[in-house]
Amino acid sequence: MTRVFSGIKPTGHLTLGNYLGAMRRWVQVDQHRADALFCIVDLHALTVEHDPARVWRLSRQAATLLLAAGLDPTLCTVFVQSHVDEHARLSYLLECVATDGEMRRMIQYKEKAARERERGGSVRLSLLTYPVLMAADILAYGTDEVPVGDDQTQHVELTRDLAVRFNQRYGTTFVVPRATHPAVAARVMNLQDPTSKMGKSEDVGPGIVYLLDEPDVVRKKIMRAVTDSGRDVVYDREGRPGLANLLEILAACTGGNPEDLSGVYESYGSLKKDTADAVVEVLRPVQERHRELCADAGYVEGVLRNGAERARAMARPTVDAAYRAIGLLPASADIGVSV
Ligand code: AQP
Repeated sequence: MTRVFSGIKPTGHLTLGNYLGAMRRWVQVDQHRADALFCIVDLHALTVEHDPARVWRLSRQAATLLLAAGLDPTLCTVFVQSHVDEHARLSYLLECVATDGEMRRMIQYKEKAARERERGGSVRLSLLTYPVLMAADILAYGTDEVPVGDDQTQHVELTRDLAVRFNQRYGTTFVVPRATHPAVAARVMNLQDPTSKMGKSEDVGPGIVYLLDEPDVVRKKIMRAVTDSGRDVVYDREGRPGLANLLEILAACTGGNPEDLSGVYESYGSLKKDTADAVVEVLRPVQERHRELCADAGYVEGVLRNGAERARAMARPTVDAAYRAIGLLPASADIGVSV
């Protein structure tokens, strides 16, 4: 059976981008057709300045939202990264395979490091190395497919490179995974700046639709989305990015195609209104279920506890094999080598 792994960082409140780019496929497709693991990658949230209490709260909220969106713990494994030591264990080995140069080429590193410097802050070493931890997250589980939004393509490519390099140097240990992306809305853009991704760790609230935004807030944000001064509704990602973003969001929410939808509308106003309505309808059941789950804290805790146990059992053999392959002496009494 295909093994699927993907994760979400508790660096902010989850957005429509997270939902359309990743979560919805996890729920509607991946958990049904694959042996799937979905992880709150909390260690990744420590790579930029953070408030410990906030990470704690956001981790819990992310887990609750994943379940509210429809992940079913009887079909898939939902867990928190820091509950499974194998991720950090494997990450160090992969740091011994990765190079400084390839880490510095990562676009997210360059962008986030620049942002930190602009704010006058210092750049954490973990911001540079976290793509290796992400590779460990994926490789520890013998993952075949990584369903992600567009922005994670480079990190999955790095994961593939590290897997291939490790296998060549130390013997075949890892499955070489590949990224998969949704057909539409693989990169939902910020409504106020349609040339940048709708990111949850950005500060620009009005351009970001959060999964827990009230319907009137969602409507306001979408009705105020930046478009352009043209009048005709055409789908042109390069030339008309604001409009294209709305068409893609509408297409993703209604199961349509952005190109076809562009022919249906004569004004920006009616496109925005229908997009707002469609987003509100997509979020409604998630928000309702989220409210129910918030009243049942024990349930979410139980899911995460069982998920971590299952994940640990799945990851350990691969990580142990990697330790042996790279030349580290097993801790057990029967080490099976003669000196
Ligand atoms: N705007 C987006 N459009 C499509 N997919 C997206 N994803 C994120 N934003 C969009 C996908 O959601 C999954 C989880 O994302 P993440 O938690 O790893 O990262 P993030 O949301 O991009 O959050 P960051 O990096 O903390 O901050 P920002 O957002 O400010 O850069 C992934 O599959 C991702 O592709």
